[in-house]
Amino acid sequence: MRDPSFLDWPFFEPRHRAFAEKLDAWADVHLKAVDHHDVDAACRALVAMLGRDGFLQPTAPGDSDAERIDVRTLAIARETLARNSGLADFAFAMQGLGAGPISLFGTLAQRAAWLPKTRAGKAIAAFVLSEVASGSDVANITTAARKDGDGYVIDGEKTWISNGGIADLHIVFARTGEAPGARGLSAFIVEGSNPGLSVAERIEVIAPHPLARLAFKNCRVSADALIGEPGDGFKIAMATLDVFRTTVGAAALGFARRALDETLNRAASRQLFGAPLGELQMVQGHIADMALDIDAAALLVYRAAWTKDKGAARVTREAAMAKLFATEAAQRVIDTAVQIHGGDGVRSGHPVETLYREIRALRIYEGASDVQKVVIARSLSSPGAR
Ligand code: COS
Repeated sequence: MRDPSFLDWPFFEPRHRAFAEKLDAWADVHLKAVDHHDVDAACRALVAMLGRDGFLQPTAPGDSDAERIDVRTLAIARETLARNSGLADFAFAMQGLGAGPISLFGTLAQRAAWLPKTRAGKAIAAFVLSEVASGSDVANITTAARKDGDGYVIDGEKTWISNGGIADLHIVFARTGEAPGARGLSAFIVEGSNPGLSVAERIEVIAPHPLARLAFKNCRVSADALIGEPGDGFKIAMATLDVFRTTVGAAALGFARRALDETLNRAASRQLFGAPLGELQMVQGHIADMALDIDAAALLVYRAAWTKDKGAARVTREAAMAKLFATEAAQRVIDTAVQIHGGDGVRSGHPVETLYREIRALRIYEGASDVQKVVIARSLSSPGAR
């Protein structure tokens, strides 16, 4: 870890510092050996390794009612993993997002059935929310779950599903129709082996990770697959995103810190006009802007995480601010890193070229930057929506 001084901020407790050091040392040893050529196999391997060595523990607490998600630990984990490997961060994050609705809202039986498996890395999780016409507009979901005997039958299509095609556990949001719009959705547990679930399309993106469009055809689940009450689905999705949006900001922070590290090395080692690049004042100006963006992002990310961990009922605004600022700031930082690296910055496989591809999606997924602005503005005009 190049500069761990942020861990001395009052947001953290000694256990957070210990976790950060342990994961950082682990990442250094274990992540370089992962072969990324087959992205599904790499993701499975990463989930298995993280689970085997106990690092998925924070993604799925909740065996008892006393255990709660610690957002600071999740954020430190994502920041640390992202600094080392975008795919490792992805593998960790999706175990958390996928298991999140069960951790936060599941019955003791649902938690006992799934959480030990997801945190041991023995079941891969997916959060199945987006549809072609409702990525940002969640209240518009059309995938339907109709009551059938004592269970439900789900029909429809979902897209942009991370871990789609390799997940064992799917949390599927579908319309059950208790009311129009947001009040008529429910959340269900669907197992990967369910014959009513299939992969309609694998989606390739600029920073490869398992992603798919999923089809639900006559997909039957039992009554105990329902999470919470019928009609609770929208609030379950939003409350889960309130936790994980902060961690998206943390991942962006990890990417940005890596970009700054690469830039500092470059500025010290590259000679230009008879002196190290870093002696040019314009380069120093860029480095100062990068450091400022990183610290401001870190303050917002860990403010949001700390606020949630201290028991705030809702952190919608803090999480939206953290995600919005940290992802936009990381994009700026990484773009500057590419510029300072010159031609090497766009050479395939160079760390800053990889970061340039990795960061882009974070400004879109789990609520695009524009959606975060809507959330922030609404929270200011209506205190209940905080
Ligand atoms: N936590 C708990 N409840 C929430 C909530 C939250 N964070 N946000 C909204 N709610 C509640 C509201 O209080 C409201 O409850 P009542 O009906 O009891 O009043 C209900 O949910 C509907 O809320 P709202 O009217 O704000 O819904 P909108 O359809 O206007 O939602 C946005 C608007 C855009 C904010 C929402 O759809 C959103 O966040 N979209 C982005 C989704 C996303 O991240 N997509 C990416 C897919 S995951 S990779």
